Amino acid sequence: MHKLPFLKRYFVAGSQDCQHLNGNNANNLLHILENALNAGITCFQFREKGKNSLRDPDTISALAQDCQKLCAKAKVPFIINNDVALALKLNADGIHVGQSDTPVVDIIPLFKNKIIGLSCQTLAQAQLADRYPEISYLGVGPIFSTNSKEDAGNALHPDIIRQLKSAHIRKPLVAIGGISLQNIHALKATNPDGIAVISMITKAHDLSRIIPYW
Ligand code: TZP
Repeated sequence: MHKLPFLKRYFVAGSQDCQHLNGNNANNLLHILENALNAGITCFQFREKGKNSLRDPDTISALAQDCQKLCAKAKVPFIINNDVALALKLNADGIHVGQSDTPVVDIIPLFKNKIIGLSCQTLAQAQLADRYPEISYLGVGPIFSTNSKEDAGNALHPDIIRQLKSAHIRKPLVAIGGISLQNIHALKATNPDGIAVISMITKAHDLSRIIPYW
């Protein structure tokens, strides 16, 4: 399976991830995304989910569209988390689903020639995903413990990446969950194809300090 360079610095976020900041969450998301694109992220996933996320579909769609425009300007793929109708409506570059979201087998026929990401927590899940050529990459995590996802489950440790590689999983592996400047070296030692973060970006004081380590 050839590698996908755009997975390298993968930013995931929704308005709920900006609630620690003053002002309007949606505007803050757009501001952070624009800065992150300028700093050098290579992929963005719009994930409007969990506590304090937006509820009104039109408001969500308008925010997603604003994010999509910023990504298009920067020529960075724009991926939508789980919301199939929104991803189709906006003709997003791709969709990302988890194990308990819309089943990936139902996603595949709807997203021909698009990026399809699937979250996996176990070797068995990754082995099953490896059988579907349409799946573009696997999101693996949480690698470390995280406050950004309520139902993230126990931290898997960077060793999960080693385990999947030594089991010859062919899909590109994107590590996610609790990744910070303090632990990113231990993770990079396992050579994942991409590293995805929420709070390392949304809570950053100076993005230019982060990119060289990522
Ligand atoms: N999936 C697994 S952990 C996680 C998601 C979406 C949250 C990652 O957020 P953070 O702030 O980078 O730990």
